[in-house]
Amino acid sequence: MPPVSVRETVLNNIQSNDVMVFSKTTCPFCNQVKELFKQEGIVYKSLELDKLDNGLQIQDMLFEMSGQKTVPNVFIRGSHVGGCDSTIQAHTDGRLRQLLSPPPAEGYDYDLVVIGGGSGGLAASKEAAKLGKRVAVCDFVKATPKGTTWGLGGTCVNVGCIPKKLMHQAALLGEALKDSKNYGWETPEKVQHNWDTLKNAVQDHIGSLNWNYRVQLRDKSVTYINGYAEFTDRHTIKTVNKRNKVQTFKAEKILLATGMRPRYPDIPGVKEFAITSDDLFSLSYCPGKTLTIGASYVSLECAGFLTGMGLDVTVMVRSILLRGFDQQMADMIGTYMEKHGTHFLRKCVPTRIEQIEEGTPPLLRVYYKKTDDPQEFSIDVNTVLMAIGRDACTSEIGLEKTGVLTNPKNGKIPVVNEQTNVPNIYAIGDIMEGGHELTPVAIEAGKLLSRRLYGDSSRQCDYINVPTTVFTPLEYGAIGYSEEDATDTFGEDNIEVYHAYFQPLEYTVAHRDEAGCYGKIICNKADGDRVVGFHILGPNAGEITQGYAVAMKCGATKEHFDTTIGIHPTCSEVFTTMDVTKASGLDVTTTGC
Ligand code: FAD
Ligand code: NA7
Repeated sequence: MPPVSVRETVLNNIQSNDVMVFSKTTCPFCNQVKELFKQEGIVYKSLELDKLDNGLQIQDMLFEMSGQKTVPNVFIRGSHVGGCDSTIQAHTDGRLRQLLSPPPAEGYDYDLVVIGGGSGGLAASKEAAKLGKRVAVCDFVKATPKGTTWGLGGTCVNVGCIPKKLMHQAALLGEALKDSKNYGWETPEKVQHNWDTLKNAVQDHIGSLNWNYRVQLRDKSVTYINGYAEFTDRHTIKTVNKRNKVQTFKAEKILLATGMRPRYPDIPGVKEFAITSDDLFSLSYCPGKTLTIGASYVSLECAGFLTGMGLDVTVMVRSILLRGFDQQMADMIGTYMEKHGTHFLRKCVPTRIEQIEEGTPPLLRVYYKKTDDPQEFSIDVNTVLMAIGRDACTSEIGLEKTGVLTNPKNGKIPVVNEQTNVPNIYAIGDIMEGGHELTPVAIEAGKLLSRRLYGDSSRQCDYINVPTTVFTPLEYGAIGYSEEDATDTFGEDNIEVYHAYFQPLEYTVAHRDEAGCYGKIICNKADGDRVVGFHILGPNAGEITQGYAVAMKCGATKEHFDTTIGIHPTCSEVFTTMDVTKASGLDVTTTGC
């Protein structure tokens, strides 16, 4: 990804100038456009890319953002007009003047309309209302191909973090049941898991959260519109509810927080027979033998908890596990899961899905091939869970009527401080380019944006050192750089990695596997051994990682870790005693206290 400063340069220029021309001094077409503006008395700002050291990078960024690499590249009030021909055409057909006409000063129904009542949208809308603004939030869930829908609250609450963590907990309890015998509990030999009981309990909890969100909006006087929203222009929103009732209203500012939805591959049978995480947590029957397709965290987490419930689960991996995460940790997760019963089909992609038998669950046949071999194989399963990535919900909200730019590669919206290229339109959460697809990040960005827009705060959302946890059976917590990224960024000679295997005390009496748990920190030697990467694979990694995130926010160094006294006996204490570097090649198996 190009440096943020180039993106900022481009967006700042677009946002702060009514007419912006990215130009080159040697380009006759650029001169033609500037001459036209002069003749028309239109004040413009131009940036001469051939005179700038980072001119080429700006041109690349313009290409990424507008799909146009050539100059002149003209923007009016944030809207992308295009090159010389498009600008002259816009002048001829009157669109230039239309774009330049000032927005109405009043007559708005709302100060802020938020599209998307998920993690980010709800946080922003409640905060803006608290600051005395007239706010509406539009939230609408389009049904999955299987017909699944849900209530207010977005992905996290309904089909993400919350049900996933509860199902992860169900699997952990299964493990604990096995341990319990060694701790003296006379647990019956055959303890069965009941999917319906779990699914109903999870859905009941979600239902109560949906209700709470509605109450909170009402209490804070935020208007909730349960309709699908689209722009008709940059200040006007049209919503359509499930009874096809249309509402139109005007807002001074509009915040986009529409999130992402699962992607389907273009193969026969997929939408008829496969499900996604959007369907899994409310599935009306036990999924049975399951194939999860994709190797990132959604796939691995679902495969992990389904295995933990005693189901026969296979993960189909196209290339590597957990792209974007530290690869040593990713491989260790795979090894652990494989050892604990999850099967892996590596270097494979699905080609088609057929139904062999109807039923709840049905019997499905998934055809697949190896990535380096055209021969087709098949596997019979009851459930296929597609988890091959998620698409930003930005293509069907009328953005073309506003001039808001999206990155054509992933549909995400480039922003500077959450403001898009169109000054009255903002974006947060999963659809924001360069952010993190995590609930707390969306919430923080939404809350802080409202405080900046309507309060007296100037605090920006800090996207650096955001902690995260993958809730695989053995949890993986991470903050900051992966070892690969740290090496690329700081240089191999400047980083030192300290690491250790450890055995949770709870595992000893339970006779659990001793080799799986591991921690490492990555230090930047050129910056006083500052800790730039933190990684832990072990029980409760989420709980452990959160605390170290505070330490890293304070700029913790290796010395800070070393001079901190551990809490014994815990897993987390391993980070206070880590003295073996990876480079030394010494044994790092922990041998008790
Ligand atoms: P969302 O929460 O997705 O909300 C967007 C809302 O906008 C949705 O309700 C959508 O229906 C609505 N909408 C879209 N278009 C329109 C429209 N045109 N009109 C009206 N409404 C519209 N994050 C974590 O931090 N921890 C986790 O453990 C975690 N686990 C996850 C597990 C899974 C299986 C998944 C899929 C995600 C998980 N995430 C997790 C990610 C987290 O859910 C997202 O990062 C977060 O929900 C993003 O918030 P958002 O506000 O951007 O969008
Ligand atoms: P990710 O993080 O986008 O990962 C997608 C995974 O699916 C990754 O392992 C891909 O393999 C694999 N993939 C992609 N296309 C295919 C096809 N056609 N066939 C087989 N495998 C494929 O997706 P997730 O769903 O796990 O999570 C996305 C977001 O959801 C996350 O950031 C949160 O917001 C929640 P690759 O490595 O490219 O070979």
